[in-house]
Amino acid sequence: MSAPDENTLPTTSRIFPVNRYFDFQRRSLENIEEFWAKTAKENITWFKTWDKILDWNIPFAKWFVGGKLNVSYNCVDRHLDSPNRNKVAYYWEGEKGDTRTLSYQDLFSEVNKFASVLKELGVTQKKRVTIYLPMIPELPVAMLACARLGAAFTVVFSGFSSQALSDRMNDSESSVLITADGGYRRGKIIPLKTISDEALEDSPKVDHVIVYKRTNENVQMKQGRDLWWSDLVANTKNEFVKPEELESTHPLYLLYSSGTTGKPKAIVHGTGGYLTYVNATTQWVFDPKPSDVYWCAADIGWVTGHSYIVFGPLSLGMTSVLYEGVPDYPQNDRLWEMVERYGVNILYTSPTALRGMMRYGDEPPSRHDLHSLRILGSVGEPINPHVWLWYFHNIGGGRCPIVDTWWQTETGGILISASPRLGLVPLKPGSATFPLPGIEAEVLNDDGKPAKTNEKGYIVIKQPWPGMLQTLYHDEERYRQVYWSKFPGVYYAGDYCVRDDEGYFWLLGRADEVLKVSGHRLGTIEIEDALVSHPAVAESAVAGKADELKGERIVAFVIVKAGHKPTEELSRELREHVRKAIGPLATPEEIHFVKSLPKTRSGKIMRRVVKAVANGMQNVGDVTTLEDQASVEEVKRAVLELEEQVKSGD
Ligand code: 6R9
Repeated sequence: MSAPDENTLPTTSRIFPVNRYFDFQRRSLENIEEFWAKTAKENITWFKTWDKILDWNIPFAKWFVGGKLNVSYNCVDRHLDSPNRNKVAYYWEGEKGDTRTLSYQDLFSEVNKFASVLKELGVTQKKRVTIYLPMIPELPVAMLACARLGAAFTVVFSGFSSQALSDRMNDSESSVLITADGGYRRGKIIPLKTISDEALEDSPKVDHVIVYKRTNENVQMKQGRDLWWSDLVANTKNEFVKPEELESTHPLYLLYSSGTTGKPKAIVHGTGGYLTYVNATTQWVFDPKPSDVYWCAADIGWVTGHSYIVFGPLSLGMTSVLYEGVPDYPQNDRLWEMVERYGVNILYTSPTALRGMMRYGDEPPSRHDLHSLRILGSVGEPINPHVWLWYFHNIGGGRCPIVDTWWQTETGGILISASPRLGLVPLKPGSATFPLPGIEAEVLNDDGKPAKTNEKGYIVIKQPWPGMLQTLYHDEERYRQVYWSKFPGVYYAGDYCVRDDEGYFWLLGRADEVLKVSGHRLGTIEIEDALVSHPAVAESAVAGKADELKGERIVAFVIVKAGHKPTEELSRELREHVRKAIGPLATPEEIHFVKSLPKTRSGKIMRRVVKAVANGMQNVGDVTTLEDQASVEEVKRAVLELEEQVKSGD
């Protein structure tokens, strides 16, 4: 993708002032340690100051070593001595329209009671807790209660299957699972407890299951293992639990994310560095004013929810909207109706959600007064320029800057984005603009040299930053190999990027085998593994196909084992099988039965060939130049062969 023609840009984006931004950015990089130390001191409450700002033993960064703090204290307790005590932390709304309002004082009380419950069940700094809850206030409460005790938690998105849940509980060695009887999504109930029961059959190390009553479903409660949240809270002895004074490098959470190998890996985030980073970036990017209502319409099960629904906004004493359901249910203007009703000033959502809204045309948002909006954000995928323009004009009324925020689960917080707080650069639809302060980003080509203007390359980060992952849980080797081996000494993000003649960064999607389906990250190999675990499947290759709504949809090529027939019935069965193994979002939309898959001489699947065929072969020219492991002729032949097989299969 190249920069859109200047003439297509909204002229209004040019009226925002260009100012101190570059100066501030440049100065921050001259001495990142001093810069981050100042940021950490000004914004975070420390029980004890650090002895060392940064211990950088490439690729392991330890931030604020020797410093002591508690995330729950910073997000809750410290607001009680300020005018924020009675300020709303969350306006919560259920999909059915039920509402709850939690002030910081309420949050304090809930977090303490629940921390006390966990403590009574033996949760300590040495334990791990899995959280599988819908988008209800108990989800941030549970996260903060764990953080209070120093128990690393892992939140599993409620759209994941029992197998995915079990894998995560086992890999993280969790001793406690926190779940609910069910949750609402698009008018249906997701039976979270039933899914948990299935998962627990393969997760024998979980001693306690705490169940929150949300839907009043009839659920099985296993004696001695399963406990009702409400009973525990009603019977707990303590109303206050002293926040643990934790080492800055103490792990705060693990978050599983798909990568280039089969099983999702647990990304580990620490305490002091992570909190400093999400706190600072929330200010720079969203420029919150004390009376603002902010709404990040993401799921907390995604890193965006961790950083920008829970830890960033709460550490700043902000007021957020927390919504349980989907944005177009029960009416297609639900999102806009809520923006109007709550007077939302800052809205942060994803291109896939916006494309979903655009389907309904311009009329639904036009029914609502959206004048409260001041800043609009986007995250999760590259935002297509036409979606950007729709967001800018139809939602922002041409007044609100759009912050297109590029980052990853690994980076903990936003790395590249415009910054209304520090000085807004002129915006270009589809470009995330420039790195935030303290972030030294560069685009490298295949030779590891800086890419030229408009030359596509790989985005890398050259200096450590406080939000970066600490490691992959129990797998330092993989951490080194995935992020630090392609270009020695710099962080490799796995995304393509181009810089235009004004130096703007244009993030162009993944350079590896990671898909983004409706903003959710999935590995092709993860889906292939799920397919191959079916008794009828010998081999499979999965690729993403461009999709107007979802960004990418999943296409699978499958070779069946001898004795099995490639039928419609099998196709349905395989879809169901993947759904069970990973979750509904991983279900392949197209399955093509083939007799062979394109392979290089070393036996690797020619992934670009698979992708080109899945996408209708428009760019075979590109494929031949891009495939590293085979000759042009081999690739051309492979494309034709696979195409033929797909056609005859149809
Ligand atoms: C926060 C989040 C990370 C991947 C990342 C990239 C894509 C995210 C983007 C974007 C272009 C943006 N991505 N934001 N691409 N512009 N503004 O999404 O984390 O789920 O780990 O995904 O998402 O490809 O590498 P995660």
